[in-house]
Amino acid sequence: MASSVRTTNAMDAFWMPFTANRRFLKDPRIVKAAKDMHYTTADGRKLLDGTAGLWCVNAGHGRPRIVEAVSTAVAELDYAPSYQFGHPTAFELAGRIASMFPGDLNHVFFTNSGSESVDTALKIALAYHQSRGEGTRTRLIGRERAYHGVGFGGISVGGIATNRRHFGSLLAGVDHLPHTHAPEHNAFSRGQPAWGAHLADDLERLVTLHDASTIAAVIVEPLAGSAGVLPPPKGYLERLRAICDKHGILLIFDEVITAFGRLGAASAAELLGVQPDLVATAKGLTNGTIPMGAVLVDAAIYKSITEAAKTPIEFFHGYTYSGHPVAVAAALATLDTYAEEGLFQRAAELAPYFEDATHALRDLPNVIDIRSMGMVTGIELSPRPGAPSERGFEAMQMAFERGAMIRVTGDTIALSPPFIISKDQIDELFALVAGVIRDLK
Ligand code: PXG
Repeated sequence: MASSVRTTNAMDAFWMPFTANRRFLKDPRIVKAAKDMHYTTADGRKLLDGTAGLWCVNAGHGRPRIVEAVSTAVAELDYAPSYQFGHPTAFELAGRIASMFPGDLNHVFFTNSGSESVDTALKIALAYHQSRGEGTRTRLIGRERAYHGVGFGGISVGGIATNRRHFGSLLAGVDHLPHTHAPEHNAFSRGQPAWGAHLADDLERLVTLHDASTIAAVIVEPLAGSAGVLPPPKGYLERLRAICDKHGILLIFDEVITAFGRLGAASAAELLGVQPDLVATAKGLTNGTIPMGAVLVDAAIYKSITEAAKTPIEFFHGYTYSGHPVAVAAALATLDTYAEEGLFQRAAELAPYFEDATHALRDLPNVIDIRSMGMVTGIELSPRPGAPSERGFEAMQMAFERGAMIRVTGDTIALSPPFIISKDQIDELFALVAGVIRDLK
């Protein structure tokens, strides 16, 4: 065939991720700018950001310190490899991040996304057991309804059927804990629900089934976001930790959403007082400005892998952009912004107001559950008979038309605004969402 003559601005050239592409092309939702709490749409309307982008813009948009740091960094050192060479700010950032996490999570492996952080954490867990002469520990345990990104590791331990069913046999030797969504016991929960700690005991069943000597790690989101906002039942994570300890299994927290303030603390691990061996992060690390993730690694794991290595390179893993200097600059400026403005504290202080505002929606039509913790809430709507997700999809569209960006997962509206949101803007957001829910068929 002759060379293509299609115009370069045909919108369908961009195959959009996790998007209803055909619907989008008929009725595109386009934003062209953002500042503080608002996006600006292509037709010049202001949209209140109810989702911090995709749970990442925790400090709000266009923050001057971050913009300036990125501009300066790209002019000074546009790129430098982190394989066998280093540049100063990456070391500084690793130390800064490590100091924000509890216990001996003292080492940081840089990635470019949450998916890469998850796969990196899983690989470190496998390499750790091998380095200790326990190479039979290869099994990874995830959880139903979990979202751990889209790498083959992440979808294997993940528990969302639509994200798995098209992609073959996935990783071998994976099993899953039951999810903790239990509206029959925990409906309209504020913070951690009371019922469900015993669901962690299923790990004992899996140990009996597979034997501890085959199990490397358990990975969970402390608060599951993508599956519709599921805060951990009281005592659940503690119990998982205890069972992991008893059997020599590593506990990985996927804190891609929860790290960097979402629950009103630097991490869920710190807030809830449960110490994981590895933590996957991304999103809020750079306030969403430049892609970057980081895996926090316990000192004993780092030591074991590096000391056991029989080759100069101790761990055969990494990304061209691990510790990218521009991303590093964005992250340092983001952490400065969080610290200077006390934004994690602000999130903690705003959370009760946010919680009251979301639970005020409980008597609206079709609302079957509301779950909240820190600066995140899931408002679950009943699905239309025979048409799951349609009500949620329309809610998102209507909110866009009326002036807010909200996120839906299935029929659950998930709200997770930047922490700079004011109380008036919280009122505005929930009034808008309430109006949408009322007017939805
Ligand atoms: N783990 C968790 C817990 C996540 O929430 C990832 C891993 C993957 O991160 P990357 O950077 O590879 O996308 C995520 C991502 C939503 C939504 O609205 C959530 C995510 C991404 C997009 C949408 O539920 N989380």
